[in-house]
Amino acid sequence: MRIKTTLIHAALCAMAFEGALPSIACGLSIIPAPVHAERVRGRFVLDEETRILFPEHDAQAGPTAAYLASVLRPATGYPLPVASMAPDAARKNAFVLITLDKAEGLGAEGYRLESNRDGVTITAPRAAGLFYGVQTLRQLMPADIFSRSRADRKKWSVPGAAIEDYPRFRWRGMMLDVARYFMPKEFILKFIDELALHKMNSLHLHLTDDQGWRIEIKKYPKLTEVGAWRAETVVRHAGQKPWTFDGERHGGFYTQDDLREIVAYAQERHINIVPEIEMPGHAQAAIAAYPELGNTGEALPVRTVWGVNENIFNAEESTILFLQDVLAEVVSLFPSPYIHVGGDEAVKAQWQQSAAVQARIQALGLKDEEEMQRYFIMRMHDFLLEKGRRLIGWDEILEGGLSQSATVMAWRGVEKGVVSAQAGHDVVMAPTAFTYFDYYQGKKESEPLAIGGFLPLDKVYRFDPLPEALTPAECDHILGAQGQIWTEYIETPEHAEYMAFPRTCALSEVVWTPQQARDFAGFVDRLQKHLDRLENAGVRYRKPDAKRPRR
Ligand code: TNX
Repeated sequence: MRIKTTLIHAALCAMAFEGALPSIACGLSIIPAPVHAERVRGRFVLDEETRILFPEHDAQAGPTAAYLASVLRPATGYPLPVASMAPDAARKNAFVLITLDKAEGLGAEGYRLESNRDGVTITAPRAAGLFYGVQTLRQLMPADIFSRSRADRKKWSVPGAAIEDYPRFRWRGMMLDVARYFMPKEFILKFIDELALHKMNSLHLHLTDDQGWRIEIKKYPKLTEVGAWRAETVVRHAGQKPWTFDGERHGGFYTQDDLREIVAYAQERHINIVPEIEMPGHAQAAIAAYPELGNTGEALPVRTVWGVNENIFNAEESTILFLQDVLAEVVSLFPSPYIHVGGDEAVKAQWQQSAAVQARIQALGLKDEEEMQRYFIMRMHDFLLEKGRRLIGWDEILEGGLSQSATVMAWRGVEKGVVSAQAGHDVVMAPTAFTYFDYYQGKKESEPLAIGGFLPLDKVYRFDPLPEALTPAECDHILGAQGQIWTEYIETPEHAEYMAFPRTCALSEVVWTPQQARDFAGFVDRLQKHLDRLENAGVRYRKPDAKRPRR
């Protein structure tokens, strides 16, 4: 029986190659599944003498070689010295990393990996590709290679394989809301490692909201002195009234040094950190710190309940300049080509009632409050453009028209992304129905309290970021997709990991693996081994249901 299944398996793998179909099975269990992967004869067995080599003069390969050593040492305990090599040097018993100029269809992030009894060679046109080759290599090894301390194993080996791989999309992201609940820097660094393992390349940090301001701004210290702290937090679901409160002060913020450390750590892992400063809505924490930014003159506390809120920034020139000062510091901290300015859920009631805003609308010759928001966002857009950056915002920024060079994050539905791409904007797909990882992932009764909704693993997996309605030219505007972890009901890093995994594993395949090579049953098979990896890496994931639950 065993022989028979192995034979069938081998035949299936062979078939997959003959038809030039991307192979995702062949026992290699890699997530996200590579474009082409073939098992070849033999295995490379590591020992105390194994080295990590890269060509002299290959400035790009050196850091990845050092990274490879750092991820293999804890579990193996081997020294794995890193050294440069002459072109004709012997390459036995070594991991060899090489950047090769010739792209040969691999693109900026692709790589080729070959392993056999002599060792493993990874080649890539750029450092990012080498880095992804290293992630695949780790997954070729036994799952306890992810252990952060010496594993109980005598022999470490890599199966013989020939892999060629590159991503489907350029933007492979997750968003983490650190405004509703502050998450310690150490967790952000751990989360970056977890994303890197899945070949994700973007982490969007939602740094400001009504309930907290989390980024130190030197020019306006009260943003964190006041805005980073709230007196208490509503308990249970905010939809459940009467509200009761926990009576506990909550807060925290990242210093500029913390953020530089996060950015550098992410860069070493080929992850871009996209900072978000919310405007003109979701602004109560900032208004609590500087009441002159608001519309009513009233002294507001940092907000203690969840939900959309009327307190938005006013439209004065001084407020626009204040926010540009904030963005100037943001730009100096984050090298991201994209700076996120929010733009969502800005209720216009206070603008309608404010004589000052109405006078501004008149003076600027604008039609209404929607055009006022457009003007507000365009001022940020132009400011960022001068600094060599691009504005990105939630899909409401599209209302009232917007410069094509603004990128739209489509959250209210795939259709918002379609309309934006048709209007010539670049788009990141982030629709609630497929990418809101704050939604329930199982039966409500057996899950921790969540905001609502239902987004099980298979639904994430079945998401295709390229809607059929788009022409090929319009499809070029779809940069990729992103999962969201809004944290109204997620107070700890442990809970955030529970919501993120394994749904992020599924999303990684949505954004990396060719659409025709994806299949949920195969993914679930591979996930078994992958969860062992996560276990070893200390990721507190949710155990998938045996079958999709019904509600
Ligand atoms: C909507 S998505 C929001 C967030 C909430 C989230 C909860 C978006 C741009 N705005 O403020 O946290 O829903 O799911």
